[in-house]
Amino acid sequence: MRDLLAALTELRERLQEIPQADERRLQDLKTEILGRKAGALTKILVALPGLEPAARKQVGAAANTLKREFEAALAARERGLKDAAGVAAGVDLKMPGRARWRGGLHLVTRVMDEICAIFREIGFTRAVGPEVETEWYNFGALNFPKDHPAIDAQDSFYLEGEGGYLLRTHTSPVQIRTMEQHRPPIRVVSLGQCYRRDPFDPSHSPVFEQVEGLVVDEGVTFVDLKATLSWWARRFFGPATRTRFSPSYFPFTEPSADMQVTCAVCGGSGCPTCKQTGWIEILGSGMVHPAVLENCKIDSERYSGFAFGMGPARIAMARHGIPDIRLFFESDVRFLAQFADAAGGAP
Ligand code: 2NL
Repeated sequence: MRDLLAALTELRERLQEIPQADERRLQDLKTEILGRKAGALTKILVALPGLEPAARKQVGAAANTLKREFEAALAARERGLKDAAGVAAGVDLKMPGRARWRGGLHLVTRVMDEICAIFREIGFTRAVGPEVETEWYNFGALNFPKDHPAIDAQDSFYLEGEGGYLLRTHTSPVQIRTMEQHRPPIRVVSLGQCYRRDPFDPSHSPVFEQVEGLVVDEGVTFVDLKATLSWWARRFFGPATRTRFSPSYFPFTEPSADMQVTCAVCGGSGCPTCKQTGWIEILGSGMVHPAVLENCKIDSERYSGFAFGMGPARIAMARHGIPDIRLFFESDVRFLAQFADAAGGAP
């Protein structure tokens, strides 16, 4: 048994010959050590059954370990020689392949989906509607006065010809259509593209996305508005987020309030994203004006509601500290891929 262990130690030395071996030498080494009839290691393995049980166990373990080491070293050298042969023939087998580009959802699209998914948890459904609207659905039903500046062709995109059709300036018409088609209780988020004659500058785009929400039921109060929107903000921006409301004005809500959240970039201590205030304005909201309910044939004595509207591009900017809304429209993959999730983006 001592002899066998000594033979194994000697054989182990020969592992060092493998990394330098050329193809022929490699074949010889294989035969000399692992050959089925006369291989040095094979011989030891064949002798095992004749040993005492304790010796058989010790020598057997050492011999099998060494056999696996030889097999691994021989295989590695074989691979190395093959790669080298490929390079010599002008084929670099180690060259990385060309990665495939996988498409991904745009950051603004993903933010819209996230916003809606959170509202879905508390019973809101999604609604969409036409982007070309009548003045009634876009302005009249929403209690805009006849001389409101937004109605002016300077501020909205009108289609040529009769009918006064225009590109919707918000998604509110979708909610008017929802109130016409469904009786309360109503809990709905509407979303999609909107159009305004705005300059294309760091904080405006003439084409933009909107997500709006609407709740109509018996006994809905301003408390429901504040609680729902504060809960949503913490779900979206994180549990440490605080919210505050300040008075605002919209023709379609009374009273109206803007909601601010503590800056998601600096946590409220002040940074360029929140202009050193620690707060960022996220949405407008309010109690649905009774005239709007009546325009949809909903009894405003019995029912009340709240509504809100937000711009997902601005929300994405607030969350990620993106300084210019125009970046969303440039299709620069270096910009977009920074926000890609596992399902998309550049390789
Ligand atoms: C903003 C403000 C808001 C609404 C949208 C709404 C819709 C109906 C009735 C009443 Cl049908 N209100 N929507 C209410 C308050 C604010 O959006 O700043 N959006 C970006």
